Amino acid sequence: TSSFPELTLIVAATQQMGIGLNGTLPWTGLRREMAYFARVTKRLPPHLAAPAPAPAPAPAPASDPPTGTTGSSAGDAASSPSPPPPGQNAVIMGRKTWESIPERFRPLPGRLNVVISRSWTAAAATTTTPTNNNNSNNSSSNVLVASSIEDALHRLAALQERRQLGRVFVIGGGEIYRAALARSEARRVLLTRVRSEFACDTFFPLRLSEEEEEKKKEENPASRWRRCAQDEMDAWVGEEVPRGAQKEAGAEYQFEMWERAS
Ligand code: FOL
Repeated sequence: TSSFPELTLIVAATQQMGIGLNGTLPWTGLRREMAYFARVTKRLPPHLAAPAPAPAPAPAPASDPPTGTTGSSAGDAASSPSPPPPGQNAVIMGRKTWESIPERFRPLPGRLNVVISRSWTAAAATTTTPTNNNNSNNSSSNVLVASSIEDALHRLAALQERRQLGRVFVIGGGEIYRAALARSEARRVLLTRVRSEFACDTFFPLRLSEEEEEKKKEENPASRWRRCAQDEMDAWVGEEVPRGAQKEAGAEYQFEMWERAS
């Protein structure tokens, strides 16, 4: 069934591909890195993005107030609530990752949160969010529970058919990344490579490094991962991604994008 949406994994990992410790991130204080995560996972793809606002018309002369308009006009748009977006991106996560997100940040705003749980009760015990299990259209909640990646993809495919869904990101943790990588829908990894060492007990199940890929290419030329050039990354992400070593909170990291050869 190739009508499933494609998947982009987004992850920050150490050189050893460490992603977590004791149910949370291995580091604290990488605020610009987290801001990148939020920005990228929220940004709609070009086909769903709202058109750029038209340049403001030249103001009419003060002595010549417009006639025939009521108190409320299109000019009030900035102060009236904006219409609901045509769609949003989805973030797929495992139940443990859901629980790791500070309560004040979950569900992650502006994105459809898809939580994978074989039995939601474990997550429900620790969450204040109603389950909203079978109602993906309920605009009052942006949480959806699925029993597996496959179940999640089925539900998301229905939304995508109705043009209500932008990109689909897999945001962890280890178990969910592994299940996603086993599927052909997983096309891309947005990797933040953390160059400082942190103790970790959870790992990203794929080692992405340019040397490794060269070695593996000799064994199996097909279905390999390649690192994309910066401008390819900018084009896909939709911004000029900061280049080179980023330094923050005593750590060093860089933003990378990898794609599956096919
Ligand atoms: N990918 C990358 N690049 N960095 C990460 O930290 C990361 N974290 C996860 C998955 N992929 C990642 C999973 N863990 C929040 C907290 C933990 C988390 C994911 C997200 C979170 O609170 N996000 C808020 C940001 C709030 C802020 O700006 O501090 C969000 O709105 O996305």
